[in-house]
This record gives sequence, structure tokens and C-alpha cells, in this order.
Amino acid sequence: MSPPMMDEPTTSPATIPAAVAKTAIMPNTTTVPVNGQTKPQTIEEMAGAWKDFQFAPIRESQVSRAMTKRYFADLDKYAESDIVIIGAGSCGLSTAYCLAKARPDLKIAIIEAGVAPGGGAWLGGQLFSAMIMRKPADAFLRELGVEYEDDGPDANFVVPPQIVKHAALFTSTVLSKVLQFPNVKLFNATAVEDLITRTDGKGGIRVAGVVTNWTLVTMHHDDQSCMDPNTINAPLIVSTTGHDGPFGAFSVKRLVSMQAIPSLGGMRGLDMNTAEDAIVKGTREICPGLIVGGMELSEVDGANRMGPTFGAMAISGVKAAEEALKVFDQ
Ligand code: 48N
Repeated sequence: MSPPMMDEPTTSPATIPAAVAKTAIMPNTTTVPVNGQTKPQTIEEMAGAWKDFQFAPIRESQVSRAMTKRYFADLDKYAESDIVIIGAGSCGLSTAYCLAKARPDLKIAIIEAGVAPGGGAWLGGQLFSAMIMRKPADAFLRELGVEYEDDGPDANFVVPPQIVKHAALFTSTVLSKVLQFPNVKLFNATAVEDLITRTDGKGGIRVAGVVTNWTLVTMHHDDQSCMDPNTINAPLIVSTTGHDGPFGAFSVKRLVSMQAIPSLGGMRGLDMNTAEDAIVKGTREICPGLIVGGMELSEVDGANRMGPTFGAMAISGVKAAEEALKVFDQ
């Protein structure tokens, strides 16, 4: 095997050549001039100065350590969470926003199976980009500062829907606000593949946490064995995993399979006027330690679906947060 190249040192710092050591061992130092300057640059200063443009020198292991150090510190910190939200769709994110804002002292973990959080809220309906929210859900848009327009008077005296120009504007705004709360950690590309339970001594159970795995691992339990999961303990779970589908309605289907709830009502046909009210009003703790909101609830209660209107998702999140605070404050 050929000897390592001069700048390909072994991992022990002692053998890192001095030229590299200055950056490899002492991260965060500003002694390394970048573009001849050691003070932070502005993008205006970069323009036109491309000739001597240069990134600060790095050693690949610094990047690896910076990522893994933080990720595993978060896994350690949130191994005991106060609240776990399963599913970062419009309902889960609205729940997280309201909870994190109301209780900055609570550790809130969000587990999202997808690489990209947001669930079905990146589009408004049939791949159209505009998103509809019916009054009074525009209150949540104002809370977030998301611009929207009123669809104007309608001869049928139907209260005009509020239209967000891009569904992605709503979802990216609520997502960015949620992720800026210091007491929230999003674990995306991570699936909840079971629930932690405790018996209540009366033949029932209390949900006491979640069982997780990388989503790609969860998808391959049928063709790979012994890929055991990880766990997060929490006294309260809010499940917003959407209506039935490859991953959807996860918690309620699991509660039926462990006979913690008798059966599922199954989501009914589309009826906008009844569906949205039912989901908001029905958002509740369906089993000790587990609150269900959003479209997952339609599978429990046999509620109608509402189709391409998202006000119930946002307001179900508001109610789920309120239900959680009731339980948490008990
Ligand atoms: O957007 P969804 O699917 O769910 P909600 O309830 O937040 O919003 C529902 C809404 O998008 C609609 O379905 C609209 C209103 N249409 C209604 C209709 O009539 O058609 O988000 C659920 C999220 C997704 O991001 C999933 O990836 C995630 O939950 N998820 C999970 N994450 C972790 N572990 C799991 N087991 C899991 N299952 C789903």
C-alpha cells in the first residue's frame, strides 16, 4: 500500500502537517485570511472580486465531526422529550409552532418520515400551487405573517376563501418559524415504527414514547432482518401522520392492532363543509398519552375528507397544542 500523501495525514493530530494543522485542529479561528480579509465579508464585497475569491480552508473530517457531533448530541438530548410530534405536515407543524411558542421550556421533538417536511402542504390541490384556507383559518396566516388574498364577493354568499399565492409559502414559513424555536428538534428522514406503551393497571395502556428508525431502514424490514430501532421517551405524543397511505394514519392503525382502540371509522367521502369543522372539533387525546390531529383523525372518527382546503389542518394544530397543554399542565 503506497504511503499516505504528504497532506493525507493519519487521524492523530501529531502527524498532521503544520500547514494543515492550523485549520484542521483549530476550527473557528479567524486567523486564516479569506480573500485577504479576516473580518466577515458581505456579498457586496465579493462581487467583482472573484479573482482572489477563496473559501476558508477546511479538512473533511472537520465537516464530518461538526455534523455528527451535533446530531448525536441532539439524539442524546431528545432521548427524553416532553412532547413528540409524529409527522411534520401542515397539522404537525402548526401544532409545533403553537406549542413551542406557548411553552419555550418544553423539549419538543418532531419525527418526520420524509426527507422534506411539509407533508401534503407543498401544493394546494391537483398539483396547483395556490393554497385555500377558509375563514377563520386566516387568523393563523396572520399569526405567521403569510400574505394571502380574499377571493372577493361571491353571488352565492359563500364567504370567499382566503388564497395563499403559493402553498409552499405557507409551508416554508411555518417550517422556518418552527425550526427557529430553540426548544424544537426536527428528526426528518426518520420514521416512527412503533409506540412505547405502559399498562395502566386496569387493562388499558398509556402511550409513553415512540420507537424510531431511519425511514429507509423502516421500508426494508421485509427484506433485511435485525435492524432494531431507537427510542424516544415522552409523556405525551401528538400524532399527525395524515390519512391512510404508505405511512399515513400510523398511530391509530397501531392502536387498533394492539387493541388499545376497537377499530377505525375510516375516512369518508369529500364534504368540505362538514369535514373541516369535524377535524378541528374532534382533535383530542384518543388514548392516554396520545393526541391525534389533522387527517389522521378522519381515519379514527370516520370523518369526511375536505379535499384541497387546509384551514382545518392549521386550526387542528392550534387545538392539538391546546389539548397537549391541558394534559401537560395536569
Ligand atoms: O400532510 P400530511 O399527510 O397530514 P396532515 O394531517 O398534516 O395534513 C393533511 C393534508 O395534507 C391533507 O391531506 C389535505 C387537507 N387533503 C385532504 C383530502 O381530503 O385529501 O402530513 C403527514 C406527515 C407526512 O409528512 C408524513 O411523511 C409523516 O406525517 N408521517 C410520518 N412521520 C414519521 N413516522 C411515521 N410513521 C409517519 N407517518 C406519516
